[in-house]
Amino acid sequence: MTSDRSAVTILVPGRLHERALARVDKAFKMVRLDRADKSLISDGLAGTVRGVAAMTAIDAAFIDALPNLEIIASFGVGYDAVDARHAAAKGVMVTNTPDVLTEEVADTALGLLINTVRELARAENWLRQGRWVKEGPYPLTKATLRGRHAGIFGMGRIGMAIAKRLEAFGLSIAYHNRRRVEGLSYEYHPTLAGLAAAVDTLISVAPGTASTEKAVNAEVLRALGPDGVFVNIGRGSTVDEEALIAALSGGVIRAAGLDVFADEPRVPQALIDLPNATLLPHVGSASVHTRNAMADLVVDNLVAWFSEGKPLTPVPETAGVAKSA
Ligand code: NAP
Ligand code: 8YV
Repeated sequence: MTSDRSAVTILVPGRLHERALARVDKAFKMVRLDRADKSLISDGLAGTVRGVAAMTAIDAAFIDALPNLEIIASFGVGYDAVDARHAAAKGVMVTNTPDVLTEEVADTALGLLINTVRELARAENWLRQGRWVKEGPYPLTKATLRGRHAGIFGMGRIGMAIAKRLEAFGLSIAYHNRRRVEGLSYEYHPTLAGLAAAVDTLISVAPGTASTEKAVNAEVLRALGPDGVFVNIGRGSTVDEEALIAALSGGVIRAAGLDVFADEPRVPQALIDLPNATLLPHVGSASVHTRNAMADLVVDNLVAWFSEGKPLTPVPETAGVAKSA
């Protein structure tokens, strides 16, 4: 294993959390690139890079342009922007940052749900705009959390943490995954449409993959029904945004709370214009505390790989990738 880590070149394409940058720079030989674009990799650099630390998309062409690449340490638990299958095929390890953000994201999901149902941001604006004085109390909200039945699409680490919180709020809980979670007593639905039909509050925390692409579609939203509330804290790609806009404007569902979008940071104007959409700029994990923990895990994975030959949190696709001597 490499004993002199300061001789190991780690490439950082695009922006990265300041703490990760400082630690990579201290522990390794850090090289920065404007963006993860293979045309920016010079011949001189290509062969020297053994690791990548990134908060951006890493595609197959970028991986292929680095012949001695061993590991991609990705910032975030969702690694849909990294071509992990291609990395696995090339014997390149990919790591993500699970667990350290679970509770923060679950907190945000509950905040988003409550804001969506009880219109807290709108009520605050009412006060700030002087309307409480001029027009009286903010109108009663049509929706309530009381008596709601929640369905979780993606009952994984964050889904479980959301469910725990929903239980404390007195909501009933059901879920849909591809597989039933062993030993979990919540009602399981083998299809997403089946789950939507059984609940009135659908919370998506599923990863962005080919199998979840636009899974929340017109049929699912229709099944959720006219008192339906949809919350997305997972990935924008899991939703057919046009169908969602149509459902919100046509009264097919009551309201939606969204932290993630199909083409971030661009959010369709039609969504912004809808009064029954509560929109956040992808802030699920965005506290100093949690982003520091994510930054540390990015670097700890690199350190573990180059000192022990094993990363802390490999993604499933590359779990079998071994470090060559
Ligand atoms: P996780 O533990 O891997 O959970 C993902 C769950 O989704 C698993 O239970 C999995 O179960 C289910 N799933 C995957 N593909 C599915 C499919 N095609 N159909 C139905 N269920 C499917 O991941 P996590 O740590 O909870 O994170 C989940 C996602 O949240 C991340 O991938 C990321 O995209 C998103 N996220 C967003 C933010 C934010 O800031 N908004 C922050 C962190 C994470 P099965 O394998 O049994 O199907
Ligand atoms: C981050 C996230 O905002 O972890 C994830 O999957 O979506 C968020 O925690 C994102 O990864 C930062 O790039």
